Amino acid sequence: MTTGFPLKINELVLEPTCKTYDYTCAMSTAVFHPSSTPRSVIGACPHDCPDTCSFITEVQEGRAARVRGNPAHAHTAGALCAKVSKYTERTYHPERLTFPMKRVGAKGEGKFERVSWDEALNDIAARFQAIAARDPQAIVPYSYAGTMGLAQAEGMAARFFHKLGASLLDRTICSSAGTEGLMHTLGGKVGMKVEFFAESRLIIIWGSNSITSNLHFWRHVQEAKRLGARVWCIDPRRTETAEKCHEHIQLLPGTDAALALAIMQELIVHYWLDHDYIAQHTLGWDKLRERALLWNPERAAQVCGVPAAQIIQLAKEYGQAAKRGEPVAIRLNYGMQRVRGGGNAVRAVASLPALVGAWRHRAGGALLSSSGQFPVQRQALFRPDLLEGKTPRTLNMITIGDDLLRDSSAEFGAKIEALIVYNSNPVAVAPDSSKVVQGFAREDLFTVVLEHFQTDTADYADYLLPATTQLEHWDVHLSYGHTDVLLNQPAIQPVGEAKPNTEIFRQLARRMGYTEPCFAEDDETLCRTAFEGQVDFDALLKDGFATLHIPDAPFAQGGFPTASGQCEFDSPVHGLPDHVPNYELPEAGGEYPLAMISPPARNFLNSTFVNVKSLRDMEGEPLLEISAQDAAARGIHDGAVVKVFNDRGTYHCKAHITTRAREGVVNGLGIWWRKLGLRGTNVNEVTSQRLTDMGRGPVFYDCQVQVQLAS
Ligand SMILES: Nc1nc2c(c(=O)[nH]1)N[C@H]1C(S)=C(S)[C@@H](COP(=O)(O)OP(=O)(O)OC[C@H]3O[C@@H](n4cnc5c(=O)[nH]c(N)nc54)[C@H](O)[C@@H]3O)O[C@H]1N2
Ligand SMILES: Nc1nc2c(c(=O)[nH]1)N[C@H]1C(S)=C(S)[C@@H](COP(=O)(O)OP(=O)(O)OC[C@H]3O[C@@H](n4cnc5c(=O)[nH]c(N)nc54)[C@H](O)[C@@H]3O)O[C@H]1N2
Ligand SMILES: [Mo]
Repeated sequence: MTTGFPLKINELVLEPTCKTYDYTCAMSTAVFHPSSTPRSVIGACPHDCPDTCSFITEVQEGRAARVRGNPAHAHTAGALCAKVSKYTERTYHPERLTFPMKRVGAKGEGKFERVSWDEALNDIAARFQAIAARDPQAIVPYSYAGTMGLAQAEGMAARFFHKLGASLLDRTICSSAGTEGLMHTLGGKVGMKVEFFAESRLIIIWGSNSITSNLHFWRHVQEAKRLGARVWCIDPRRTETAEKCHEHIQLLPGTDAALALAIMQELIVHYWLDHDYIAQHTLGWDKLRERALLWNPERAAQVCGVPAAQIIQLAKEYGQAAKRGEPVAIRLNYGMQRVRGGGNAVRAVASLPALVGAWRHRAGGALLSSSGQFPVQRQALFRPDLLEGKTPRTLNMITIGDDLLRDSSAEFGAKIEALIVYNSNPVAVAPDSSKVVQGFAREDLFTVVLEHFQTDTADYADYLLPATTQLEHWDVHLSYGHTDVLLNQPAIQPVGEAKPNTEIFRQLARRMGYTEPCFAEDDETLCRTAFEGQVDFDALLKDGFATLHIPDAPFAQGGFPTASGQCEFDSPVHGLPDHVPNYELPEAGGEYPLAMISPPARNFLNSTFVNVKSLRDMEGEPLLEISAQDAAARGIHDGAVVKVFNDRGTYHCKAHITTRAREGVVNGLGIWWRKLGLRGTNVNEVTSQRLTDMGRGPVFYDCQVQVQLAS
């Protein structure tokens, strides 16, 4: 294979890392020839973040000395976030799991003894075979985006579970309401190219704390600001991002559709619409117009808890800029769809650009996720054909708490007997944790966890298997914030006895007697398969990334990937977008008067990095942000230990009195490991397992609580 190395990038010389491996057999992972010459290896950040950075690992004496942003990758621009700059600290963490272990204590106690890989895998395979002989659907995979890599996420795992006929998992915990909403408005996870936000004249950051969760996008906002753009933020929390925007609409959680509909009404009554664009490229305008005319700014202001004048001003700036022919852009993020009406809210917001013809410009339109544009070869990679006619049930990952506690029934099917968790920490991140904990504590449940660390979930494992990190394995990545494919090449040998997820599933497959050649494919082959025939793998090997060829202004002439080819205001499946009130709303004299949202913390990535001390020190302690008014009414002083509770549970943390919280809303910053928090709980103790209007998504931010000083 030709790699084009060595490659010079600024002062760096990148060497042909692939030549340092020796592929002895298909079942083994890359074997290193230890070398004392320093090397630079191009990789990709594996984390669940829209930025998907290209990084370079500097390796000395076989050890990763440091990780830094790849300057040749435009989206990364040579810069990494604080978390991933600490990637070597995470990789060589003294608490890294380095050998397989078997439980010796009670479930949840976290006591294990070392076993060999053979002992662990033989026993796991035997247990799976015994369960599968009764009903393979009693075995459930549980995974999410601990790594976003296509190989280490579901590349080999999906093949294994398809062949087994295990229950399927609906991976809904993050984005499914918005995905469904977007699908039935624009036709898919498509939209503006992120780099063109720099040329926009008006940017609305809607339900996103970009500085925390999408740092490389924020660069483009700064550039646009320098060039004179106006920037608005729509968020119940006064985030670090909101502070740096010109205007902040600090609305109540779950009221975004009302706001969007009132903006539409203003666009209508002031003649700021692009009638040509509407006539040619949209579906259902007459009906949407009627709906929007029900939402004057005063009505929306009441629902959203914000001044009507702010709504009027935003509509005016958006409508007038578009009317002048200037590009106007909306950066939505998933924060706004974790409420009952999340799907409708995304549909309403995603309808706005078509109304003013914003899509005509490359710097106009909207972006929620770009991931629908990647030509992933799903059949070849995930091999659904291995189901061979089996039609297993699908379980929703959000309701794992309830589902683990269910018995066999005609409606539910088989009781869950075995759970295999990888790339996820459900005991910390799934809603309604007291139920999740009860489920994981079931004595008759057989649980296998593949992890880097002994997380809250790992404490409940029967077998705890050490997985490799991104520095130690191959992977290939799409992105949900840009349109480049990235390749990750291993930089170091696996730490201890750790194995890639793929290899663990390969070895299990062999023990289960699966002989299909796809179970012998190595990781580089999986990476090639993911975009076979679509993306030049040699370019990936050489540069670490490859840009998809997508038009700059994809919908300038319509051509939306919906069934009708139009932007569907009125969807055959979901009708018109509407304001769907939260399940949980404050009631006069009610027990739980405060709305709680639990957005990401800057120095953690969901529950990942909570155990990295330098990052945990920056976050301090689990915090509940509360307004001065709500704190005073409860006799709470800054720094007091409080309990946050409702009928589902009680969470202890420290109160922080701050203008980041508006009156009536508290912000419980996520997502601490329970065992590293106060009194062994985290914020998901109080969140619910209810589902969104579309996509069966989670409603983490649709949650009423009470707060009191803890005794
Ligand atoms: N540092 C860091 N980066 C991350 C993550 C992390 O945990 N830490 N998480 C990653 C993940 S998993 C994802 S999915 C992505 C995207 O992650 P998102 O979860 O979308 O993350 P944010 O953009 O930080 O936060 C969403 C914002 O929405 C706001 N919000 C809450 N409720 C509402 C509402 O009803 N309406 C509106 N308009 N806003 C609301 C919150 O206050 C918050 O500021 O980011 C990723 N990046
Ligand atoms: N209250 C509240 N809860 C939330 C959210 C919220 O905003 N509020 N956000 C939700 C969202 S958006 C999301 S995406 C989910 C995230 O939920 P998860 O995807 O479960 O995310 P993490 O908590 O980061 O856990 C990922 C785990 O995978 C492990 N891991 C990483 N790489 C590998 C690997 O290569 N192999 C193996 N075996 N393991 C690996 C990490 O060590 C980590 O423990 O949480 C959700 N939960
Ligand atoms: Mo997420």
